[in-house]
Amino acid sequence: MKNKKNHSALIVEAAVAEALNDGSPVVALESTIITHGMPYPSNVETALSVEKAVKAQGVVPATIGIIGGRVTVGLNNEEISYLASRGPKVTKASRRDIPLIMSQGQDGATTVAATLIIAAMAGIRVMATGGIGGVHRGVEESMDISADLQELARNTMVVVCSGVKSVLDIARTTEYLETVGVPIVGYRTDVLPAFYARESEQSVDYRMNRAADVAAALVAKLHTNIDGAILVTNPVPEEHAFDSDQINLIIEQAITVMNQRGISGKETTPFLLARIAEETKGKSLATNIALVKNNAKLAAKIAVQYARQVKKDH
Ligand code: PSU
Ligand code: MN
Repeated sequence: MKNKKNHSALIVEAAVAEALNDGSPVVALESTIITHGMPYPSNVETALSVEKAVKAQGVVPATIGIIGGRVTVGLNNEEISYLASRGPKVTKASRRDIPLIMSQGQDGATTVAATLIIAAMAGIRVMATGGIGGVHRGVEESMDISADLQELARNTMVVVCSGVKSVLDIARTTEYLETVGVPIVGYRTDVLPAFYARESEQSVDYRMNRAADVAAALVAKLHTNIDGAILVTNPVPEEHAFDSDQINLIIEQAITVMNQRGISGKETTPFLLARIAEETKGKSLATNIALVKNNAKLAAKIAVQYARQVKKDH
């Protein structure tokens, strides 16, 4: 590939490599949300408009994925469209999968966990997503805890999301994050958002009202070498938000159907997202798209502030 530079195991798109070299702001984006989180063609439209939202802030977007075994930081539009059109046929790639997909020359869509690992390898410090994985309801039986949580503990990045979806066990997810040392920051909110809804019953650990404050927390984390992410939770814009009780009922019904059908493991999240979209006649999909764009915009603002603060330090 002509316009891509090879950094060890990673293919870094020229624009991304240049920005990283210059200390200019970059935001990483995951690709499982494209292949497994949304239907085609909404997924490709969303992925491209999320990149646009990042660029509009003067920031370079780096959508991460694996194409033919090549771990790519900064997929181009063709590569994004290709993954999007193949959808769930692409392997959903978490930490365990990355080397095997590489060695076998396959395609992979990176989860938050895998995106964190690859972004941190490339030297990117800010990423955006819709929702993180977490501790699933019924964990006592299933042991289903997303690898996202472990990677949030390991990789020093700011991750902007819309909180913890109530398809998960929100309380156990926040307990886990506390144990592994990941602070939950509420962006202009004191309560933890719940993805489709702006509020859950939990509070956040810290409230921050400015992108610059989040960037300062990242700088402090890097100065102290205390590894791990800062999880920034950004409530879905009001006009797209669901009422908590309404969406929780739909989620509970979807979980019941999932259990009846014996769906488990990595199929869980994609099944629930698709089912909820059906039951809400597409409204949940519109909400999902709105919140991802909103998160990308905030992540870009944080990346700008971070780049500014690092430059001042030197
Ligand atoms: N939540 C969403 N949409 C998604 C995902 C989560 O609302 O697309 C994806 C993300 O890529 C996340 C992954 O990292 O699901 C978590 O999957 P698991 O629970 O299998 O670790
Ligand atoms: Mn899981």
